[in-house]
Amino acid sequence: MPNNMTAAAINAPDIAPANLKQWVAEMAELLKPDSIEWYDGSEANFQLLTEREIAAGRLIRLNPELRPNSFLARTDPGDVARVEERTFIATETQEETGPTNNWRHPDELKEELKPHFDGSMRGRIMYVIPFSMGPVGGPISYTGVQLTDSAYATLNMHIMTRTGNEPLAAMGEDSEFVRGVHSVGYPLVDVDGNTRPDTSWPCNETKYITHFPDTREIFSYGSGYGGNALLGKKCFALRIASVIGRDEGWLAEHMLLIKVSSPEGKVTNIAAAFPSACGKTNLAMLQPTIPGWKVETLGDDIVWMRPGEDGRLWAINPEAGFFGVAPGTGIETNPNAVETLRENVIFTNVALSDEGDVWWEGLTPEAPKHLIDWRGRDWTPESGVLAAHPNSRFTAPIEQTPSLAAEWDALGGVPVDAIVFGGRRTTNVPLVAQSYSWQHGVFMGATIASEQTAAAEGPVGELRRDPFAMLPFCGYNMADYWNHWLKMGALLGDKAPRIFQVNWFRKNKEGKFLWPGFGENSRVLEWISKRVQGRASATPSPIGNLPTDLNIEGLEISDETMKELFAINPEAWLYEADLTDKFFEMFGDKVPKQLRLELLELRGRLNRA
Ligand code: OXD
Ligand code: MN
Repeated sequence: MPNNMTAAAINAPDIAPANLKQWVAEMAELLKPDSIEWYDGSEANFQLLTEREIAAGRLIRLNPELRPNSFLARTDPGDVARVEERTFIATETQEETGPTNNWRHPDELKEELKPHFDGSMRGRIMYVIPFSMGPVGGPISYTGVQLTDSAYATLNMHIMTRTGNEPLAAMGEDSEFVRGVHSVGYPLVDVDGNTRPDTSWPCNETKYITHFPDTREIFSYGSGYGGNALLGKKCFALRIASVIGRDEGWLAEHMLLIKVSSPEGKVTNIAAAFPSACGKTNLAMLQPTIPGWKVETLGDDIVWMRPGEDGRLWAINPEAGFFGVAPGTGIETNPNAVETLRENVIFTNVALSDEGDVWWEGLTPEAPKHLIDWRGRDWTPESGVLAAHPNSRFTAPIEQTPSLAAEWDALGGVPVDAIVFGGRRTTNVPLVAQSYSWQHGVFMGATIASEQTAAAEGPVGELRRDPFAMLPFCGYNMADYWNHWLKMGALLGDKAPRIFQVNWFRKNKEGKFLWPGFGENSRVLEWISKRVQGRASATPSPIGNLPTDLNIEGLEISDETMKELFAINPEAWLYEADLTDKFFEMFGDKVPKQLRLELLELRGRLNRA
């Protein structure tokens, strides 16, 4: 490809706006791909790419009788997860990104990236993927365009977002879009024209996942994997979108979204934030154990929320698919997910069965006698290693979910009635509590933590703070983000959703879970729904309102266990309050005074208890 590439060579469809064509041409000059293909989002385009990848040995077609139109990819063993230490936010000042992000100055970072991206697509096809986060043209939706030299990333984007001609046609001249550039960093031709063969999972040891919120740009280099490569997800829908939300008055959150219906048909829409690995997908597809109650899926990972004309908070799931963790997803734990995976799925780093189907730990109680493991080696139950990588994934269309809510694709989304914060806490945090106010709820969200082990130092174990489950995903200073949440509460007033905290993971002294979890979590959803509707009762405690009428009918659980589930130990909580103080110190005087006040009031309530 000549350096002075002409506009014609970019192969743009007629409907592409001029500013997009110009950007594609500029980037092509830097990246120097062999050719450019615009992804049109059609099934035919999807098939073309899968066939190409199969021929190149980068995808395996699964047995079409067992798993129609589904594929397996195996990554390089060094490219299996998001790389937080290589994730950067570039702003004029370090204060803007805050102490929880890696900061770079935009000019310096662009200079640093240039030699890596210069010619990084030599010998490859550059795919141009127009996509919409949220329904095309919806009031909460936003358009992006990803350039990538990875067909795998393109195929995954097809499932995870609305791609191709539909969002492209909706763009209009000079319309705003988030610009994402992604290269695996493995050119097939060097600067002198020497060629080298491709690998089955091209990537680079050097990785950069970089964000430029001021110019709404993403540059991702060196990884083909998940959140590093599917730029619509964590990079755009959380890191960049959180900044757009700050500037425009809305919220981009690491939350699932469900519609809960009572036997009488009363609906409560709930958005819930949990740190990674807390069973979000299970909760998003929950099958209630209590008669007459229904939980329907709207989203499992990301929610965008914007005040509507009626003054309420309206939410969409900006994605169109699930990029879920496979291990632990089984008939027992999440039958809806297993059903969702019946066809049209891309699996990554799971094991391959002798029948040409997939397997992972937890899919069935017993492992098959022989498999090919995620690294392509023979495997038997005696091998002593995991057959599937612990972070192996499925990419599946949301529309295949049996529990899907009809409103999932509604242009303007659904009104949110309740917001839930959760963490993995073996101690201290009760099964469920309601905040006293929006401000108290923001304090709950700001102080979410998980414990590594119950045996760690101190009475409450080692706490890993993950405020709003956004620690790796907030695109600006976390303390400013808390302030933004407080402002949103003031704007919404009494129309604001009610805020709750939950914890499925509390253990007794013997280290056994106190609460059965999974489908039984519907009992907590029932209480939350009824609370929102003014139909459930609670009693105040130092940390929030606790239920007095949780429905445990038909559940074998002792009074003592119920007591333990809701026990508040003032001493342990006061220790935790000290840790919160230390945590807040990180953000200095940026911590909103309302949150310091909440901490003071919490201590007061604990001291009086
Ligand atoms: C995810 C995560 O992959 O939160 O969704 O890590
Ligand atoms: Mn997530």
